[in-house]
Amino acid sequence: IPVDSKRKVMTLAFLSRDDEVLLGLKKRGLGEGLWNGFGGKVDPGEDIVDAAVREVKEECGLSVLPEDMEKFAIIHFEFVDDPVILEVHVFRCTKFSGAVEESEEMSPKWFPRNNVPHSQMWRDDEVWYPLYLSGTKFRAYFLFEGYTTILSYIIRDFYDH
Ligand code: 6OG
Repeated sequence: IPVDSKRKVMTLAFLSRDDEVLLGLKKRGLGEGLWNGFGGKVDPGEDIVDAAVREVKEECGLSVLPEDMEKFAIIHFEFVDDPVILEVHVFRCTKFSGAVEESEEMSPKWFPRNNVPHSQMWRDDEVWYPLYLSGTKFRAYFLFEGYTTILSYIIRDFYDH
């Protein structure tokens, strides 16, 4: 990680019920056209879990309590020739209330947990999604060239440093 890097802290939340997971088709911005969990930038001074809760509400209409957000991963993304490092805090959640609603940013849809549309998701998801399914906590780093090529990655136990 370059010394002059700028860290951007973001959230990403996967809501599930029974054998399904809720994904959103991103309608604009970073990851447009891809299915993903719900999340975005943490505001200055904002608690990361609170940001995760806020983004879920904004992007798919569902209400989640902060204590029901379980962090299962921290993933760092670096892009070649870009000093910005994305630090994405990834959450799982099985308790929520309200109704799923489309937002300006996301078109939400339930998928079978074992059959998500990897060809229309970020490339890294294919690597770590099995860990999400198995309930494993982890930390990971991905180096991207552009938005579709992973040059290298490291995945380690959540509690290792
Ligand atoms: P906004 O820019 O809309 O938030 N995100 C990624 N998610 C995955 N699975 N892989 C990546 O590989 C990602 N890069 C960013 C973080 C963007 C949302 O997209 C996630 C945020 O939830 C590079 O505020």
